[in-house]
Amino acid sequence: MLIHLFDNNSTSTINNMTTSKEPMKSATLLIGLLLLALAPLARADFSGAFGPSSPGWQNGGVIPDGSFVGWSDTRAVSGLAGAITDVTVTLNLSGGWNGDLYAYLTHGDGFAVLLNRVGRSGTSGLGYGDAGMNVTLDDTASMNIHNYGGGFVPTLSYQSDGRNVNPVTGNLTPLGSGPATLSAAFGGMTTGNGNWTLFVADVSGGDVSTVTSWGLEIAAVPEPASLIEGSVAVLFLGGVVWLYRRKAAKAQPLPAAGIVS
Ligand SMILES: [Ca+2]
Repeated sequence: MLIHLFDNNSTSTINNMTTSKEPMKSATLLIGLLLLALAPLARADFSGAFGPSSPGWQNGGVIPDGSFVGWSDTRAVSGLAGAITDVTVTLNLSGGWNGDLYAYLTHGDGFAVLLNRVGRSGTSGLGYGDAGMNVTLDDTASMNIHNYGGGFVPTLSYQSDGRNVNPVTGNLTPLGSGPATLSAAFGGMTTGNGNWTLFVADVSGGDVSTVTSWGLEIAAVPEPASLIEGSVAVLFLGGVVWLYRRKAAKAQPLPAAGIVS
């Protein structure tokens, strides 16, 4: 039907050169509308940031001190197509004692430890005493946040902690037995749509930390059906452009109406 519509415009181009620009406008509009219509099919990423102004933000982000009850924030993701390929988390905290904190991210059956008493080891039971962080947790970073060094508020990209052991009694020196990376925890899950929950607990009394904001980026591959639909659409658009050029080439030998007296 769309091609038929375009054919009508092309015919008018040949018969009346005063409207020779109309088919081009129509084609541009048509292609633009089709690309807009197809945009949702190609969507494969989600990016969101959450903070005190987000609906349902609990307790001003203040993490209960010395308690496993913790603080959590759940956000619903929708519109993603295809399996998860990568997850990145931003974490902005203020105050407190970083080595007190235990944090994880969940989605469906996926579970990833983000922080587990950073700096704590067999020789340091307290962990790093810095007050806060503004970090990105990304599998591609070169250093694990558990060993960021201490003595400053970290602001760079780090690998998530990944130590899936009890934050009080567990051995935090080696990596735990759970998934060590965000990709291991969530990669391959059939969908990123649904609830994602950040949980943070301050498991040692004294010094209070606050979640000032956090963010979530999810990359996913388009579903095969979307890829096929997209390919068909590209072929269709290619055909429309080819038809237009063919008609326009045929119309060129005719004199322009403005020149003929
Ligand atoms: Ca504390």
